[in-house]
Formats: sequence, structure tokens, C-alpha cells
Amino acid sequence: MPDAVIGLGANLGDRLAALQAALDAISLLPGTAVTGVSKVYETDPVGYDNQPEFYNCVAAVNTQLSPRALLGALLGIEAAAGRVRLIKNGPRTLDLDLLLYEGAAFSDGELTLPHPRMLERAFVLVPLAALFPEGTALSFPFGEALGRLDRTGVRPTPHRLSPGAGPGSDEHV
Ligand code: PH2
Ligand code: MG
Ligand code: MG
Repeated sequence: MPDAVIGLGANLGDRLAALQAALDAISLLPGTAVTGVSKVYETDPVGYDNQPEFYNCVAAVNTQLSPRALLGALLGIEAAAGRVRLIKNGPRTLDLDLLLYEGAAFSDGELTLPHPRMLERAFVLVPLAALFPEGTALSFPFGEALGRLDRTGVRPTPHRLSPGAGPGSDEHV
């Protein structure tokens, strides 16, 4: 079954609880296991300034869902968490972005893989490097891009998340 990487973010309400609930929900998707979860980072908002700081992390999953089915499931988990889309790059209870999916490089109007903005975002690449210290994730090299980014807005927290209620490893980085 293919591996995929998901970016998680939240900056409204109980941010830690939102990320953990999302991991629980992902781990319960059909044929899907969470195989790794990064540390939680507190990050300065990017793209729209006047909003609270985010908690961000990334999770590795193994899944039998197709990229489109996985994206649809992630949007459903966001909606269940009360996500309301008001402002582009604005505050959100939960954001789940499909960053990478093994062997997938395409754009179909609704989904682009790898995620088109991930190489510009320290709040994605710093957690990703915690899970993939070699600087390549699912054959996608990101280490050079990370080396060019300003990481000062991305600070590790002591919080640890569990890979969720469903089957999976308990790897923590
Ligand atoms: N997500 C955005 C826009 N800006 N900034 C941080 N720090 N973390 C995010 O997850 C984030 C953001 C759009 O999805
Ligand atoms: Mg996003
Ligand atoms: Mg999103």
C-alpha cells in the first residue's frame, strides 16, 4: 500500500486537541494507518498576519485510499472539526493538507501533488525534516529548499501526539 504525508495545522480553539482528534480520525479511515508523527511546532502565521499562532505537525500514513479519496476524506475531517473558510490563509480550527503521495506527481485542478507550496513553507518543512532527517520524503527531495528558508517562525513545543486510535506504529520524532 502507498505511503503519503499529511500536513496538519490549527490556530483556533484547543489547537493540540484539534491535531490529536485529526490523527485519530485519519487512523480510522479505511485501510489507513498513521506510521509516524512529528513533534508539534508553534509557528508564526504565514500569508495573513492578523491571526493567532498555529500549531503545525506532519504525519506519515500508509493507505489503500487513492490520492483523491484521501483528499476527500481529509476535507471531511476538516468539516467535522468545524472548519469554516472565510479568509484565504486565515484562521482555521483544522487544516489538513495532502503534501506527498508515493509515486504521484500530477495536477487535476482540485489536487496537485506534491503540494505546490510546501517547499516555501518552513512550517511544513521543519516538521517534515523531523520525520525524514535525510531530507527526502517518499523520493521527494526537500532538504535544499529547507536550507534556504528562515526557520525563526517555527518553534518546537514539548507536546507529543499519538498516531491515533487506529492501527499504526507509535513512532515519535
Ligand atoms: N496555513 C496556511 C497559511 N498560513 N501559517 C502557519 N504558520 N501555519 C499554517 O498551517 C498555515 C499558515 C494555509 O493553509
Ligand atoms: Mg494549508
Ligand atoms: Mg488546506
